[in-house]
Amino acid sequence: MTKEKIGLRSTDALLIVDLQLDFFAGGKLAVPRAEEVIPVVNDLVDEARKSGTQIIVSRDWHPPDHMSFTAQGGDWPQHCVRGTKGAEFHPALRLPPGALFVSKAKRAEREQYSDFDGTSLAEELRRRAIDRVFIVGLAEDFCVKSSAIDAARLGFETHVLRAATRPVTPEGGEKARTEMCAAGVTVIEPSCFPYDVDHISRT
Ligand code: VGL
Ligand code: ZN
Repeated sequence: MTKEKIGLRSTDALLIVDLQLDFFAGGKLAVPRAEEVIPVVNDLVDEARKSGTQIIVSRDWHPPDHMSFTAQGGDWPQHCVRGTKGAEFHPALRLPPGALFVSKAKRAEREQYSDFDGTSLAEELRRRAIDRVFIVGLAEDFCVKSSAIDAARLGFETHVLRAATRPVTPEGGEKARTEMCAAGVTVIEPSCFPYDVDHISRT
């Protein structure tokens, strides 16, 4: 019996979430061990380019008075303010030509953790006949989680690659994986394609 393998194809999208300087060491909202995802994501970008997979790159793009900042009564230090150094993509991330960019949480009065919330991403994917989404980036327990749950809810077959994401807290990561699995998202361990379906973790 041959084992089913999952490999990237041209009707897939690789969604790279918020690899911006503020989420790395020295940034305003540093996610522990965030730097470890960069080489993994770069390899996935190479693989996606070979397979004709659409690459989507999102960024948190806040106004200086965003409601999520402590000065406005929110939970977070000021981070990813549009046009600032901290909002720039990590310089080691290989941004491919042909990538589609998504900016989110741009309005002061609204939080938008999901790349699908208030953006045209779902339409862009449908227009390209994309039916599977592979999600990587930061942070696993916030924007990755929300984007993955929305993608699944919108009808995309959705996979999150654990090797290419990191949570703000370990407990948050664990809870996020439980919530994602409950929403029908597949959380996978391997960091490269193709992989056997039995590598899928059922946390
Ligand atoms: C994020 C916290 C605040 C994220 C964005 O990209 O996961 N987390 N804003
Ligand atoms: Zn934010």
